[in-house]
Amino acid sequence: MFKGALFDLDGVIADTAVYHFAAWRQLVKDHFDADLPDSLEEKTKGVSREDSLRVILDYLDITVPEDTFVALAAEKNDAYVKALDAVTEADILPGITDFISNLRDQGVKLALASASKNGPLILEKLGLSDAFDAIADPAKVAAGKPAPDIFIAAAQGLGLQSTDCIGVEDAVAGVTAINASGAFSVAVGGDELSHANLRFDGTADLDLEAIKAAYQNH
Ligand code: B16
Ligand code: MG
Repeated sequence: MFKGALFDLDGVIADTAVYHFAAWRQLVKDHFDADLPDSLEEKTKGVSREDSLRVILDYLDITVPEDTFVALAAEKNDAYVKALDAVTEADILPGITDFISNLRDQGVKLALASASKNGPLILEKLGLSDAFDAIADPAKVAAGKPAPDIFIAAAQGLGLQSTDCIGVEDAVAGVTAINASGAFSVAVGGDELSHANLRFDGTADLDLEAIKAAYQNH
């Protein structure tokens, strides 16, 4: 049996991805009078604020000086944090509250392994701060997802080896990061996540008994 569960936040615990992408879209509209295609959303999921902005500027084929880059990232975050005002416990994704309490009932320790620097604020808004034993700080890891660092830091925060943990993710880069950390990857989402050790279509389908069995056979 695994001893720790390392959770991604955005797209796993709450659907804050819509707020992220809406804030990027508004920024691009205001500054470059351009629109972003839906297809770009997946490429900004799970990756840091700065890497998301790089993906977007690459798509637009725009180069900006460093101070503009920093200002754009800050403006996007201001808009995103403002949008988070509306977040409440009602935004916890289906099945997650039960999944978390089942894990805790079985003695599994929980850590947050989100790329978001707003992770603690969002957990507080969701009323979930007390459910987590550790929160890995994305500002303190050398490389963002798809590098394994944040998942390794989250396991360390629990005093565990990554191999004694499962990681739960909704993004391609995130599943790659879990796999590279040595933790057992559990994905929620579509076929693009087929590189996970185990995949469910959505958070409501997360099945602890199935995860335990697959982890044991791994
Ligand atoms: P922030 P996750 C990620 O959260 C988001 O999926 C990604 O879109 C965002 O760019 C990243 O957090 C950074 O967020 O700007 O709030 O620091 O999926 O790793 O929980
Ligand atoms: Mg995510």
